[in-house]
This record gives sequence, C-alpha cells and structure tokens, in this order.
Amino acid sequence: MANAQLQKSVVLLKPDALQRGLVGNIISRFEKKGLKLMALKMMYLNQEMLEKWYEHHKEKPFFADLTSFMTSGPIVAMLWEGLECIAAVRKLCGVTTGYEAEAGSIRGDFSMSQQHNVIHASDSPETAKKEQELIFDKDEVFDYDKGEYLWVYSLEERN
Ligand code: 3AN
Repeated sequence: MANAQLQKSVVLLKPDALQRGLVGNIISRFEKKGLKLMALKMMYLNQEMLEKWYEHHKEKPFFADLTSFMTSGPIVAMLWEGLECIAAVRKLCGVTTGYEAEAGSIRGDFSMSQQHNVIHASDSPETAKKEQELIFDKDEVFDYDKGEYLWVYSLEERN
C-alpha cells in the first residue's frame, strides 16, 4: 500500500462511443470507482496528433484505418486521477479486443471489435504525461480537493 502512486490517466472516448451513446455510462463507471475527474473536453483529433499519439503503431498495417477511424467524428478526452490510476483504468477498460474483453469491463460490455473498441487509456506514467501534453492546455486541467477521497481512501493511503 505504501508504494501505491497517485497517478493521472488520459482517457479518450472514441468516435464509436459518441455515435453509440455510451459517453454517460462510461463516465459514470469512472466516477463510481472513486477516480477524480481533472479535465474533460470534446474535440476532433487530427492526423498530426495521431502520428504522435500512436507512434508505436505508425508502421503497422492497420495504422491508416486507425487514423481514419479516430478522425471520423468527435471524441471526448478526459484526465482522471487516483492511486495506481493507470492500471485501475485499464482494468475498467478491459483488454484491447472487444470480443476477448472480460464481461463487466467497458470493452467487454460494449465492443466486439479490435479497432472500434470504444475507449483509449494511457498505458504508463510516461505515456500519460505525453498524452496529457498533447491534448490538454494547462488551464484545462483542474486540481481541486475531492471530499469523496476521505471515504474512497484510508488515512494512510491519502498521505
Ligand atoms: P490499447 O488501446 O488497448 O492500449 P493498443 O495500444 O495495442 O491497445 O492499440 C491502440 C489502438 O489501435 C487500439 N485501441 C485499437 O483501436 C487499434 N488496434 C490495435 N491493434 C489493432 C489491429 N490489429 N487492427 C486494428 N486496430 C488495432
């Protein structure tokens, strides 16, 4: 417990999540988990951003399809905070491919696809930092005291 880190995770609700009316349900899951919402906005991604975002997939055969999907409609971008938030959020998302994702996870409940998999979440603290800088201006990120933390975490975990 003593080693648990307070982390931030960047989450994108992909164009399919908006088209399918899943935004409220997904945000509600993060809220109920006890995570703190620090930033939220709707936007379009562009090719230049996606080349940086998915740098590790740039040479993959599906990259062109992926960028065309990710620019096909608006997305919702969010920044969430919590103890070990990166792993916790990825667990809520489920594994990449919808038809393999565990029932109860977001992809497990809402996706049957490898690409139209509803949500993106940062996979490491380094990636989260890079993604936060790509998406959010400093004045779009809100640090505030969340009273619920008194109940979400123990005294030891809050210090
Ligand atoms: P995750 O989003 O679970 O971290 P990554 O980083 O492996 O998964 O993939 C990034 C995104 O690229 C996925 N969310 C998915 O939309 C897309 N993707 C990954 N693998 C494939 C694939 N084989 N075919 C099509 N799209 C893919």
